[in-house]
Amino acid sequence: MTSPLAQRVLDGEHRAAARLMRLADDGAPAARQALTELFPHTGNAYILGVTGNPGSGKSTLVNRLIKSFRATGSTVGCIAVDPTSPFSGGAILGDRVRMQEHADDPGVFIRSVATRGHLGGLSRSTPAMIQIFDAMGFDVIIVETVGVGQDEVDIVRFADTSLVVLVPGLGDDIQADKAGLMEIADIFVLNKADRPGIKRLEREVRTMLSLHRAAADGQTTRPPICLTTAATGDGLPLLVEAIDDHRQSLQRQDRRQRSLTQQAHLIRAIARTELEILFEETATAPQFSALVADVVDGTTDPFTAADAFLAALLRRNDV
Ligand SMILES: Nc1nc2c(ncn2[C@@H]2O[C@H](COP(=O)(O)OP(=O)(O)O)[C@@H](O)[C@H]2O)c(=O)[nH]1
Ligand SMILES: [Mg+2]
Repeated sequence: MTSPLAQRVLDGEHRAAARLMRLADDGAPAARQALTELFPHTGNAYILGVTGNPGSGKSTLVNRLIKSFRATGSTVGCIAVDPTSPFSGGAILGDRVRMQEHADDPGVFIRSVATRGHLGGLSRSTPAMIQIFDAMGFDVIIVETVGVGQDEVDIVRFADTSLVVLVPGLGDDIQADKAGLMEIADIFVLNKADRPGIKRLEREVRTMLSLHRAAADGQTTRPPICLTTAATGDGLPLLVEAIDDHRQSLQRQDRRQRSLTQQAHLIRAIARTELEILFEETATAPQFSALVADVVDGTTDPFTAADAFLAALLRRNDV
């Protein structure tokens, strides 16, 4: 038996999908039920991750990629995970403007989500959104993230193809080196190629790739490097070709083995996010303050208190 909400999502209703995404973000039990029902209908979409610093031009790039996928008849679901609050940030506002462009196209569904306050990294609903888009039958799902937290890196690893976006002029310690982004890139996108410093950035990436990938066992292929100016569309055809090539190469791999690796990353991302949420809930419960007072008063010590904290967290109780 499929619940009415899950059924409406399967029927491709955008409003039902938006509702389920909101429920998932709140951790509502109804969302969990619906997602369980949707899972058997997933696994068909091609998932493209786009990671890079805020302001590197990811959304501009994604907008161009959406157009290119649409031109070949593919439908596209897009999730932009943004670190800024919807109230303070111009980034989401910018995304809204971009979304307007596709507002009349039922073959495009864009969701912009702010990451949850201090939890940082991935929004709780991102894995749910991917599953919902997949079950709705979207051919392509694009996930835009800044890739800062481990949970975000896990999500990027869950993608079929991962683009890492770099821009010139941010100093010589390569931006991708943080959080191991170097290892996750299937394709490097050097965006803002109209800016000074692009040649230097390209040299740095090439040098680093030869060091990194030479060190990594069995890593025989180097990811392609694509220079783009997302603002004008320069370099986009070559990027689209590189994405296509990577997508083709996936079809030659062992499907089950790839699924095992991908699902492991997805489960880790979901569990890590839930753990962070539980941690924060436990640490802000009134009983936690009492525990702290016990340590200060010498009734207990910090190690015993931390044990009690963890026990409460794993019971999903207050301290
Ligand atoms: N000069 C230049 N600016 C760009 C390029 N691509 C994007 N931008 C600008 O960079 C800013 C941030 O772009 P956005 O797509 O929102 O970046 P995001 O935060 O990574 O999603 C915007 O003002 C864009 O117009 C580019 O190729 N060259
Ligand atoms: Mg953006």
